[in-house]
Amino acid sequence: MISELVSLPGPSHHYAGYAPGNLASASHAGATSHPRAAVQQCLARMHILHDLGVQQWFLPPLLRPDRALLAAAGLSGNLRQQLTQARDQTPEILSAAWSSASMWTANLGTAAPAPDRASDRAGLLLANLAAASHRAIEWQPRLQQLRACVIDDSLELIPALPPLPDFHDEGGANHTRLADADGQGLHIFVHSRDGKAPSSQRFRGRQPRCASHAAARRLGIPADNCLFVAQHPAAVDAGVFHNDVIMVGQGNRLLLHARAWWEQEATLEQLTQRLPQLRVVCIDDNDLSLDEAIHCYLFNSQLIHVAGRWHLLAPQECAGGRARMVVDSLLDQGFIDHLHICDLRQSMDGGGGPACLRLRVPDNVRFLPQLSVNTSLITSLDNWAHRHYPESLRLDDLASDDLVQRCRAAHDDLCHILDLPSVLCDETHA
Ligand code: SUG
Repeated sequence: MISELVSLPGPSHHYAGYAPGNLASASHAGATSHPRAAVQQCLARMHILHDLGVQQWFLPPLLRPDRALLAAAGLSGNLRQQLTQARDQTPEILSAAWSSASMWTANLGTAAPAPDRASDRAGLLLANLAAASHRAIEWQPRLQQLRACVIDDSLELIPALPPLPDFHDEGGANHTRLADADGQGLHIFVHSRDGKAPSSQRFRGRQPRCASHAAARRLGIPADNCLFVAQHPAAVDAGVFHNDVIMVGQGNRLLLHARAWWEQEATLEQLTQRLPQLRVVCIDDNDLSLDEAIHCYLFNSQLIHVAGRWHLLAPQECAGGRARMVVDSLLDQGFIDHLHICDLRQSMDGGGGPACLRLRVPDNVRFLPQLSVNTSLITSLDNWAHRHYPESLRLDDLASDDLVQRCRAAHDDLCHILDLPSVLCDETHA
């Protein structure tokens, strides 16, 4: 069993369209968002997992706007003045400062259990997310939060790789740990540029090979227990900005598209030699094209193994059509035993499906008990969002006092609900 680190969209959840290579983000740029509904949808996903018995740990959304970013951009004066200048002079920085993208915790970092890294502690390398400004501002406040929330010294927190072009790191979205029933884990690190594969043409991949190697080293995972794989350039060009948009693996199960990786057949052969119990299902273009896969996010479903049964938690977009036919065949083959569907439209419109909304961490990692997700916390968070979140939001609202006040009030109330000092929700940006 694994545990999940989860969060929620903040009150300023919006669609700016600045996420590189992410078609959903680009096509919703400037669209009206619905922050309150976004929270409800994410909570419904958490509820399904809670009912399945999956341990989830909740991290508060980061406080916005990020004043350090506004100041770094040379915007001066009080907050109102900074926001007005940002709106008039640099709307991309205005949006980045209000970004709610930290809800996609799959990008928070890369985790490895203690035995895989010859250590007595599990490790978590924070991801620098340096490929985009609105995401590069996440890791430092997250590290600060995590330092205060991890207990029993159960997790070594490793600061991110430096934000250099060779080290752009997108965390768990490009990393999967597979394992036979009782064997040691094999870590799949997937990069999208600077490897053996030809370069993509339409989009520049976000993660260079060098970053994946550095991540494995920083985590102390021996090279023998890693497989470094290149994304297929056709996948990157079709809009697979993270590998988890085209592949999902858990334990000894792997589901992926036939054009997910470069030299895929040889890699899969290597994988099955290393993990004899691995069961692989590869979906080819005849059953689901790359474009269809990116539209429905089937491969961004969660594969969950509980009580000897395999569950697939898929987005609403897989409930019908050809994606549903693929899912039905997974059920027929016994690759999965149960299907759960959830509506995550607000997250999906920014390019984030079910698997983007969680970071898998080893189940012996411990956090403050009040961060454990249960029905009572889900109800409190639902009521909290009703009290503070706008029903809808447009880009024009990002310079408004009302949003500043809502975010501040939501933050303070959440610290109170969770009985956390304000510092855990990020003091440097307050
Ligand atoms: O980094 N979208 C995120 C989506 C992250 C999805 N995560 C995983 N695949 N694990 C990104 O592209 C959209 C922001 C906007 O359009 O305003 C955004 O940042």
